[in-house]
Amino acid sequence: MKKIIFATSNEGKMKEIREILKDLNVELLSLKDAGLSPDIDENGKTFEENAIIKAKTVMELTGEIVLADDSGLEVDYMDKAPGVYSARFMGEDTSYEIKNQYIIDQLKAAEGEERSARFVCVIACAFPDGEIITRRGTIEGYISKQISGVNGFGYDPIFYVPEYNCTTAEMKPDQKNEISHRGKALRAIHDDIIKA
Ligand code: ITT
Repeated sequence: MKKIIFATSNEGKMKEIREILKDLNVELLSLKDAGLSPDIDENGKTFEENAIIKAKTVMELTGEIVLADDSGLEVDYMDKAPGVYSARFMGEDTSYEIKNQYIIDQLKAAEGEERSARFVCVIACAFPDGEIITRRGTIEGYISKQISGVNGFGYDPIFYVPEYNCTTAEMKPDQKNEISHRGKALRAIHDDIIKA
């Protein structure tokens, strides 16, 4: 069976990735599964640059096909912050309860369209011959006025999707994967992985 490494240490992402790519007939290994803990400096200015840095570093270490996900939340009222700094926003070890409440507080005076936000996900695939491709997926929504829901991870409890009248943390995992930034980007790269 073909082996593919997914260069992530984020268990929340990995759970979604396994579900979205479950029909791929490949052995999908996280960094932990592969026994790797590379020190990767995500110093890119865009999601694309960071996804490529992660995929390329691990492909060069292992010689395997490597996928990587760089993603984040863009809050329009905060000039698209935290963006590429989503994981590091307010410190890597700060709880999401604190980060999410901080964002809600920042938007105290914002109403309606002023609360618009999006999740962005870029998936990079680095092939052993040096080829690299990227695919981007987004989902539009609004920052909720309170934290709600326990599913998902990260900023899900404050990301409200009007079409479903709930946050992505209140959705069942399948429902989130169907409409999410990560679901869209992974489905877009799916056929390139099969062809490889
Ligand atoms: P890896 O680099 O090891 O993959 P990471 O968590 O550091 O893990 P990123 O640098 O791509 O990954 O940061 C992504 C952050 O964006 C993530 O930690 C969450 O805070 C946020 N995020 C991304 N997708 C999300 C989602 O589907 N739901 C909630 N928050 C999300």
